[in-house]
Order: sequence, then C-alpha cells, then structure tokens
Amino acid sequence: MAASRTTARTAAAKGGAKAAAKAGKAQAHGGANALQFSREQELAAYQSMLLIRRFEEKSGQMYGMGLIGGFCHLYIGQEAVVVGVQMASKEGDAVITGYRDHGHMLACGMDPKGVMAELTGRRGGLSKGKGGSMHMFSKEKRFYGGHGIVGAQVSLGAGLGFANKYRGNDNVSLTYFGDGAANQGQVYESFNMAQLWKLPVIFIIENNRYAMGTAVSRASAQQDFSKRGLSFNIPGEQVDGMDVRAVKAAADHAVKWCRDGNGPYILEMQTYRYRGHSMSDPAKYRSKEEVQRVRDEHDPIEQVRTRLLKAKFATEDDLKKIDAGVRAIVAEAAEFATHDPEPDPSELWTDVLV
Ligand SMILES: Cc1ncc(C[n+]2csc(CCOP(=O)(O)OP(=O)(O)O)c2C)c(N)n1
Ligand SMILES: [Mg+2]
Repeated sequence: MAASRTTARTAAAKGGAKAAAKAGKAQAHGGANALQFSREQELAAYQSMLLIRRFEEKSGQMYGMGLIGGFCHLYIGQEAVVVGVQMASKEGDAVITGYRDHGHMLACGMDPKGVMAELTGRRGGLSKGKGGSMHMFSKEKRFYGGHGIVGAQVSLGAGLGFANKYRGNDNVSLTYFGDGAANQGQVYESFNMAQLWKLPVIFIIENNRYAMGTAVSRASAQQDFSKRGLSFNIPGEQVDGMDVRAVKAAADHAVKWCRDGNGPYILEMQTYRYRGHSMSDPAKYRSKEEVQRVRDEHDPIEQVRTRLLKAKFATEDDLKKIDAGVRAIVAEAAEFATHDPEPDPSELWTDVLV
C-alpha cells in the first residue's frame, strides 16, 4: 500500500501539474518543507484527531447499546482529512459534507455534547434531538450539514461559494464528498457553474476506496479523482489523506487559490475508513488483513504520535495527559447524551417543513 500510494502521488503530481497548466495559473507547491509542522501544530493535530477517534469509538459503543437509533456512519481512519483542512481554513469559511459528518462537526468546533446528544435524540442535541446523525447544522460555525442524499451537498457547496462571492468576502466553501458521490451527475453541473462563475469552492473528495460495499475499481472509470475537473479546467491534486501535514499543505494552496479569486479547486484525499460503511455493515467485501495493514502502516494519529516522540516535542506522559483530557470530554458528552431528556412531544411539529 505504501508503494502504491507513493506511485499514485507521483503520478498525481504530474497529472496535477498538467491540470494546473491547463487552468493557466496554478503553481506546483509542496516539497519537504511544506510538510514540516511546528510543535504546536503537531500537538493541535494530535488532539483534534484523537478527539474524533475517541468520540467515534464511543458512538459505536453507544449504538451497540441501543442508545443511538437510525443510521450512524463513523469517520474512524479519515481524521487527518478534516483536521488538516480545518488547519488551513479561517473563520467564516463554510463547511458542508455528507452523512459521515461527526468528525467535521468536531473539527469545526461544535460542542461534542450537542453532537452526541443529537445522536441519541435528546433535547440538548444540536438539532434539538430531531435530526440525528446525518442532520446537524451550526450557523455560528458555518457548518451546513450533514446530508443523507449522496452528492446533494456538492451543489449546495457551490451555492455556499456563490454566497461568499456575492457578499464580496474572501471566505471559501469547503465541500466534502466521497469517491462514490463523485460519480453523481450533479457534481459535474456544480463543477461547470463553479468554474464558469469562478466560485471559491474547494471540492474535497474523500476517496476512502469504497462506496458502501463497492470498491473504487469496480465503480469508477477514472480513478484519479483529481482529474475529474479537467474538462472544466478546474485544477486538482491527489493528496496523502492519512498524513495531516500533506493535507494541510495542499489545503493551504487550494485555499489561497480560491481566496485570490481563481475559482474552484479539487483535492482528492486518499484515505481509508476502518469501520463498515455504517453500523449495520458487516464489511464482507474486504479482508480484515487489508484493514489491519492500513491501521498498522498508515494510521493518521499514530504517524503524529511517532513524530511527536521522535522530535521530543512530547513525552509519553504528555501524550497520556492529552489522551486523558480527550477521554474526559467524550465521557462528559456521553453522560449528557444518556441523561438529557428526549424532546417534549409538543416539539413534534416545530422546525419541520410539512
Ligand atoms: C442519491 C443516493 N443514492 C444512493 C444512496 C445510498 N448510499 C448511501 S451512502 C452510499 C455510498 C456513498 O459512498 P461515498 O460517496 O464513497 O462515501 P463514503 O460512504 O465512502 O464516505 C450510497 C450509495 C443515497 N443515500 N443517495
Ligand atoms: Mg467512499
């Protein structure tokens, strides 16, 4: 896997440069220096990714205990993507994604208690306990969901880019979707309009190699997703989505491209989900060894942990303290989500479009 990722990245660098040349302006970027993180950045990335990991593990347990109903799609394995992109974003940037959304909400700074209480359908949940896992929003953090219809968020994300442009600010729209969603027709209508109107949208394709039980190789004629915008002259690049530093460096470049008024940009994040598609997926379509190999060799959190220790940016004890702090936040969220009351029946018809 390491070899294939390296090859893919090299090929992508060439493909990306070609796309950029076609687009006229994009510059090659990166290099070893772009990958260096300061001690503060490594620690911040570690803490944020760990919060998502522990939160998702707890959600999985609570689902198993029957405390969470309906669908629940975990983000475990993909943490470096949203954390790296958030590190490159600024206040006011809009975020929108699909149903695998808890990590995005946490990375946007939404309250873990509110997210967890929404999962359990309690009144203190971010959608008052009436939306559940796939339907949470925050005006304050400019997080626009949480969408269960595959690909629907892509055209909405283009709309968020339009809103920023119309208002004359330099905020960008961070629009996330999966490798499966990338085959939806509305994605290409959105690409076309975004480029035509030079909308500040970063289309972030989280290629976790599966769409439900279907491997990318079985579903996609063009598996280099960074090239999906070529016929619209949208530049793109493939990124090692398991390395938070690579994600941040690529996102820095894409964000600048958009803020400078050059229009949209595509980032294909090469990542992997460790759990099944949703909690009800026994994941028979791949081997346990495949999952274990990625965990052992590419885990995004372990990579940072190893670097922190090696550079002596932190001791084992420091990391244990961070872990304990994260566990306490998650335990508090779970406690709240277990004991907060359900919404009052009188709320049944409020905030609902009928
Ligand atoms: C329009 C539509 N078609 C099909 C589905 C069923 N469905 C839900 S998730 C999914 C797979 C999407 O995979 P991908 O975009 O790769 O995202 P991932 O789950 O891997 O994060 C499908 C087909 C749906 N929700 N909406
Ligand atoms: Mg996928």
